Amino acid sequence: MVAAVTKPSQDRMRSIGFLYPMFYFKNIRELTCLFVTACILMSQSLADDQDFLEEFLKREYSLAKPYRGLGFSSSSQWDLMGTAMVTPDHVRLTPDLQSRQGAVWSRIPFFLRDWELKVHFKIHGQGKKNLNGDGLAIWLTRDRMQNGPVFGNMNQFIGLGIFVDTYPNADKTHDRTFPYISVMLGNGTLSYNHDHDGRTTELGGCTAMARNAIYDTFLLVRLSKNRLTLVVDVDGKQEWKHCADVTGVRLPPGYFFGASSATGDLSDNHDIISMKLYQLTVERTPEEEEEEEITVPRVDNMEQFRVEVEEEGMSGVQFFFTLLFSILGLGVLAVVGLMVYGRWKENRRKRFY
Ligand SMILES: *[C@@H]1O[C@H](CO)[C@@H](O)[C@H](O)[C@H]1NC(C)=O
Ligand SMILES: [Ca+2]
Repeated sequence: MVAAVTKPSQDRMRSIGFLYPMFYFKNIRELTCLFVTACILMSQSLADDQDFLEEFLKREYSLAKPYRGLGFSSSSQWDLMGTAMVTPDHVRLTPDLQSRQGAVWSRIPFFLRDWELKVHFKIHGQGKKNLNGDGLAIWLTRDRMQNGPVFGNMNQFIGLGIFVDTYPNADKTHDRTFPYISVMLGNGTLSYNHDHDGRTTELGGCTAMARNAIYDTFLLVRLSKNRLTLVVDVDGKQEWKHCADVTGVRLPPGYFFGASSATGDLSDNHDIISMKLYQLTVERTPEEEEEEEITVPRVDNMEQFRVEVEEEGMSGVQFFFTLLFSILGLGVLAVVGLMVYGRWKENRRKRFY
């Protein structure tokens, strides 16, 4: 899908360095500067075109048609749970009925460092828009086969959760359009809050009109060099659209892939058609190679998310207008004050003469 897109340009850069070693070393600062600028300019497209040399489908972590023996055969690599059931065309996590929970979980712990997971899913039902729910989740977590309130999985989970949230629980006047896809990294103490649609723990996300879509709907999660990117393809254009991009994501090895869903008062069919795991081959510097072992998932620089919290207060535009109206208000006050003072002075003069 993305293999070797930037390889030619890389080779070109290497040959410049080789042919003009003096130029290369003398101007390393300028080059770095240029490179950083270029990176900033290109950061949007870089999310889609990282320098992967190769990618391999890993069947043992993938779920695809035909779902042979899935859920009951001892040779299957996946377990079913709750209302989840297999048909020739999909794994249905929940039917379009109230109060159901279903999940499918990989049996094999996962140890790859650079990977991407392409999920083909379908959410559809009878309910009118925003009278359907609740959505589905894709997991890479320490625990598997748990029941709970987070789209059919436990809360205070440890690991990665991608939520396709189809019902706006928070104040309906909010600016956000649903379905909304978001990313959360659980560390065992963080709690997903349904009443706020997980806003307080969200690392990134986007609106994706993935329900009752006439097209096939996909999401792609990629974790490479601790950078997590999420892209979606839900409007039949066969192209990935940026959804979330989080750097400094650290996830311990040995976790399990899963998908889960839950319905409540509102419902939908939540189907997984496939989950395909690709191993990415990337080049690493020696420093990148020896990375400290971690035991709890975390995000290195949480500062990148503080911005979103600030947005809840006063935005730049709001601040500008507040300031503008304050100044205008003061001006009017001053004019009125001067007029009153003038009158008062005049009256005083009249009284004297
Ligand atoms: C989980 O993350 C939160 C917020 O960053 C932090 O306050 C808490 O201490 C973390 N818990 C663990 C077990 O690391
Ligand atoms: Ca919700």
